Amino acid sequence: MKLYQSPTSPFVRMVRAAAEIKGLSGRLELVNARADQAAFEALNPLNKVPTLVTDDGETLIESRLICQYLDGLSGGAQLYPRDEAARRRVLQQEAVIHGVLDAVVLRRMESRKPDGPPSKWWDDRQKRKVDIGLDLIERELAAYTGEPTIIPIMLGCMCHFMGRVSPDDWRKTHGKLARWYDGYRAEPHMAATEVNE
Ligand SMILES: N[C@@H](CCC(=O)N[C@@H](CS)C(=O)NCC(=O)O)C(=O)O
Repeated sequence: MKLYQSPTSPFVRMVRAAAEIKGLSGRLELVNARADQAAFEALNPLNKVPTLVTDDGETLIESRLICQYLDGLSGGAQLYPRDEAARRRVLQQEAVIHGVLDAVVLRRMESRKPDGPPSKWWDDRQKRKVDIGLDLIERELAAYTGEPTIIPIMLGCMCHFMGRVSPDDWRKTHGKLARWYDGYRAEPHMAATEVNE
């Protein structure tokens, strides 16, 4: 399988960490998506990483879909529960984590845009999503981290990325989450996928 990626993307890391847990990392060939932009856009016109091309030649876009695909590909730990209600809870938590991360990524892109100063209106709007999302996660931290599903993996990737790029010190405002992350960071699938460029 070919995983089109950029090394520091938190969404790519989710896929790589999930592959580690599922014992599939040796089957992932990492391809730098930005090395040949035209070829990558032909594969994924949305131009986003991660993008996976399976051994059957199917192209999968979006980290959540790819993680679900990998989960079904091998046995062992079940990252997405089979039970309907439990699965729905995981997908809901996943949506919150991705909502926070999307807002973190959008703030970063806005702060680096080449054609003018960043919009305060836009930044405030995204920051509010980050703050509200982190409050929600921290309130329900035991539910987010209690089971070895895809959720702790995604949460760990989110925390690490925020530590690298967020203009705010999320550790000061969300100490409970930070303490959980400090322990989780050393898990083998997290340590094996951490990139600090
Ligand atoms: N919801 C997507 C988000 C992927 C995403 O935003 N990837 C970023 C890198 S962190 C990207 O490729 N951005 C390039 C662009 O938007 O042009 C997922 O979970 O895969």
